[in-house]
Amino acid sequence: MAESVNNLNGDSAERSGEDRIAAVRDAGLVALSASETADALQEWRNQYIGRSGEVTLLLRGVGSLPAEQRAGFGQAANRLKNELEAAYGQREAAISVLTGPIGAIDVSLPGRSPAGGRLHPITQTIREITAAFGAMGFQTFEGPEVEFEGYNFDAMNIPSDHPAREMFDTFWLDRVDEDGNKSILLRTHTSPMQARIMETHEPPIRVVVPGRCYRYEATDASHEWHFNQVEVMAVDECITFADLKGTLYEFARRVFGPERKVRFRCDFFPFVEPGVDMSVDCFNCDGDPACRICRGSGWLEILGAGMVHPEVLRRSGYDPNKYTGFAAGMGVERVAMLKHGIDDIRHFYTNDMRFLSQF
Ligand code: FA5
Repeated sequence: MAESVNNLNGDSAERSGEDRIAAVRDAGLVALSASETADALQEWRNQYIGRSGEVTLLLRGVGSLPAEQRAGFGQAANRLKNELEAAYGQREAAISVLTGPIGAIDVSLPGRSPAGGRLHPITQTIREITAAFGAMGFQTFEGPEVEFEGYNFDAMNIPSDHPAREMFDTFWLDRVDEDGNKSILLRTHTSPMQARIMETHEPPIRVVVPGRCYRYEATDASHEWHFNQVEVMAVDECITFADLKGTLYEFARRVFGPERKVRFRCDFFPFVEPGVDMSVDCFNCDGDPACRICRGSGWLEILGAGMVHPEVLRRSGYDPNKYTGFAAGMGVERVAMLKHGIDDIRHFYTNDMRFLSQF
């Protein structure tokens, strides 16, 4: 084609120059609308507006035309170049809408599977504990983490002058009551739910209450300043200490397996009488004095328990001469540590995916 343009001469040559431009234009536009893939579009670009494309060759031929034809032909060829470049741009955009940015997507590549979420190990443990009690007929309840002093302490037989308040390092909220005392706190245990449930339900009661608790205390391998407990409570006529032991043994068998050893010892809580704590044998050692989990005792305490104190029953509106009950409060993180052999409670809340993705 460059040859034919170079040979243009006079009017008829001008005429044939315009025809040439029109011919390139028509062929180019037809070929462009037939280009449907990124590869075809690239080929079209090379053929028409690329460095050796037809429009470029037309422009290169301008210098060899007679002087009087150069301006007219050059302008017409430039207009054609602009027109075809604009048409190319539109066509590229239209194809991109259908196939994505040209070259950006390789539809033959296998897809990427989305990262799957899972339940936190503590949530899994709570569900396992509540399911074990659920199988024994216990219903699950939940209650407030921000609690009144009256439920957290007084209803639990711990009046404000009682030394047992020292057992709980408490986070108090700034709000003060009319006497100038702080009366709202982050609950230190799930036991206030004993009173809340007895106030609103008639016996017989068999409940488990999982939830977060908060204590203003230093952390170590087995203590966190926030942790989860599951409160267990059964109240009815004729409930005895044998029911307490039988239920907690069965829970331990279901959650830890039959080979795990369980130990009860006397303990004091103002809201039970008598009171005990229950420990499970340490997974980490055999009574090694250097063990940082059990500190050489060979046992890890997982819960406090006892027969519901008659005063707690009375304060909640139950007749202690008619009803008896047992209650327990267990540490969920301690249960998870024993089940999975985790040697530091703080792993649960550092949000390290290398740890969490193992569960
Ligand atoms: C109580 O909180 C009593 N309310 C339990 C109770 C309920 C007794 C009903 C009698 C009747 P204690 O402070 O021991 O008791 O805590 C109970 C369990 O919570 C402990 O055995 C332990 O497993 C867990 N726990 C306590 N403090 C922490 C802590 N800082 N970090 C992790 N777990 C803890």
